[in-house]
Amino acid sequence: FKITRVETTPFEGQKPGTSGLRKKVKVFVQPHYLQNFVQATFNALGADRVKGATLVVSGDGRYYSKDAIQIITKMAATNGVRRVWIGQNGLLSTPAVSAVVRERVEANGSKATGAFILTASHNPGGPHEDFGIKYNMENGGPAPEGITNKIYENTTTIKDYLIAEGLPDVDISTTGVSSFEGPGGKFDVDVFDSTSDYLKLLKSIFDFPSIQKLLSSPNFSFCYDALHGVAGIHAKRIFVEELGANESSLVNCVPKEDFGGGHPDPNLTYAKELVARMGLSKTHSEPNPPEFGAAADGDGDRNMVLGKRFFVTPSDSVAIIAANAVEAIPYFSGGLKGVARSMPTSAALDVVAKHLNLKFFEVPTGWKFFCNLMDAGMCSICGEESFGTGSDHIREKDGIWAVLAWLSILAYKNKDNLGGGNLVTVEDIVRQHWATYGRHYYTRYDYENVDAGAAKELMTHLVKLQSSLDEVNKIIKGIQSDVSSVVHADEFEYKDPVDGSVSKHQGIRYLFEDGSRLVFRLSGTGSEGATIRLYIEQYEKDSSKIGRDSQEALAPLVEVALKLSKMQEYTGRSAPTVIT
Ligand code: VG1
Ligand code: CO
Repeated sequence: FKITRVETTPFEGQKPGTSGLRKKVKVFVQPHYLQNFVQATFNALGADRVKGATLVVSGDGRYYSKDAIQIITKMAATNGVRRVWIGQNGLLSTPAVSAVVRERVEANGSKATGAFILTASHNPGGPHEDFGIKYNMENGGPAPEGITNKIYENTTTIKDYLIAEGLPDVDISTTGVSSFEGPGGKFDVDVFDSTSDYLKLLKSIFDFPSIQKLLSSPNFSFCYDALHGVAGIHAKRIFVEELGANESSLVNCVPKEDFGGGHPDPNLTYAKELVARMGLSKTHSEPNPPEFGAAADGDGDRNMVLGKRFFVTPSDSVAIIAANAVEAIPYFSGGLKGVARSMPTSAALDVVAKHLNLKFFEVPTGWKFFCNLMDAGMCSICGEESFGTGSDHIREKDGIWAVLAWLSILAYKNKDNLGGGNLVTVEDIVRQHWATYGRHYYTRYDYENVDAGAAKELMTHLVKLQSSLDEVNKIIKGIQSDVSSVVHADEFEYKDPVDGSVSKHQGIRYLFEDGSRLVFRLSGTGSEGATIRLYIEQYEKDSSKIGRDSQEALAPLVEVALKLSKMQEYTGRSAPTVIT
C-alpha cells in the first residue's frame, strides 16, 4: 500500500469527556471527522509511542464500529504502527481490551502498546444515536488528562492526516493474521478470539470450581442481562461454557448494533427485562425470581447486581466486595493494598476502609483517576456509584468481574449449604453489612438533555451560594427544619497523590454535620445538551432505622436539594429523567 496525505480542517468540539469522545453517529460519519480525531491522537502520543507499536482496535460493536475499524487500521498502517490487533468481529468489552493490552502476548512475543476502544458505553446506539472513541495507554487504562488535553489541542489545529491507499479492508469475522507490505515495511493485522485472554485472567483471580458448584446447586438460580451489548459474548463463554450456568439464564446476550433499540445502561429503569425477572417490576409480578441477577452496559464495564426482589446500590456493592474480598476471592488473599471511590459515590466504602484499617482514596468521577493509584500499588478495589466496580487486575471497571466477585462471596458464605436447605442470599449479605457498618441511603437524580446554558447557570448559582454557610443553612432550615446543618461546602478538587496533577471543578459538594451529602455535577459523557446529576446521601448507624425505603428516607434531603438549587426554576424540569 501507499501513504496518502489528506488535507483537512478542524472540527469544533472534539474534546474527550469523562471517557472519550462521544457524539451522534451523524456527527462521526461526516467526512474526515473520525480521521481528524485519530490523527490528533497519534500526534499527541508522539512517534515514541506510535512507531513500531502494536495497537488494539475494537469495541462494543455499535453501529459504525465496523467502518471505524477499517479507517483506524488504514491510518495506523501509515502512521508507523507495526501491528493492529482486532477482537473477532471487532468485539471486545472495555475490560477485555484492558486485559488484552496488559496480558496478551502474540506467538512472536509482541505485546500491545495501546488501544482505540470504540464505544459510547451506556449511551444508545444505531444510525440516529451515539458513537464514541477513546484511547487507552500501555497500562491498559484510559489516557490521562495530559494526553486527552493534547489530543483536543491537536484537533483544533489539524491540517492533514495520513491514510493508506491500496490496503484492502480486513476481514474481521475470521481469526488469523494478515500481512501487508507498505512503504515503511511490514504491517500485520491479527484478528483473535475476543474472550480467551480475558477469561484466562479472570480464572487466575477467582476460584472457578467453587463458583461452578454454586451455579449448579439446586437451590441457586442465576440470570444475566447484557442489554444486547458486547458483554453478551463474554457471558456466554464464561458463565455458560466455563461455569456451567444454564443457557436460559442469559438474556439479551447477542450483541446488536443498536442494542435492540434499548438504552444499554444497567439500572432499574433501563434493564427492564431483568428487573421483571428478578421480581422488582411494579407492574409485573414474578412468582419465583432467581436468587441472583446482574446486567451490563453496552461496553461491559458496568454492572447492576440484584438479589431476589432486591436491589444492591453500586455504592454498597463495592463496599461489600471490599469487606469480603480477602476471604472470598483468591486474588486478594494476601490482603488489600487500599480502596478508592469516586467523589459522588456514597461513603459506605469509607466505613469499611476505616474498620479494616485500609488506605482509602476519594477521586473525581472517571476511571482514569483510579489507574494512577493502582499503578503505584496503592489500591486494590475501587468503585463508582454509576454501576462501575473493579480492581487492579486491569485498568478499567469490569462488569463481569463484579458479578464473579458477588458469586464468589455467595459461594463462600454458602459453602456448607449448597446441598440443600436455606441459602445465605444477596439480601442477607447486604442487610448483614448494614447491621455491621451502618447504612448509606443513596439516590441519584439525572436531568438529561437540559439546555447547556441553564445547567451552567444552576451550577454558578450553587457555587455563589457557598460563600456563606450561614445563608445556606438559613435557606435549608426554611425548607426542612429537621435536616442537619451544612458544615462544609466546596467545589471538589483533586490532587493526584502519585503525579501531583490537579483536577479542578469536579462537582459541588454540601457536607452536613450528620454525614449526609448533596453533590451536584455536570455529566461529561453526554452527546447533546447538558446532563445535571444530583447525588443525595444520608448515613444511618441506628440499626432500628436501616430497613427503610430509600426514596422515603431521603425525601427531606431531596426537597432541600431541589429547592436550594432552584432546579425547576433553572431547568424547567419538575422531575428528573432517571432516578437510580
Ligand atoms: C458517567 C459516570 C461515571 C463513569 C462514566 C463512564 O460519567 O457518572 O461514573 O465513569 O460515565 O462510564 P458522567 O461524566 O456522565 O457522569 V462508561 O461505562 O459510560 O464508560
Ligand atoms: Co461503559
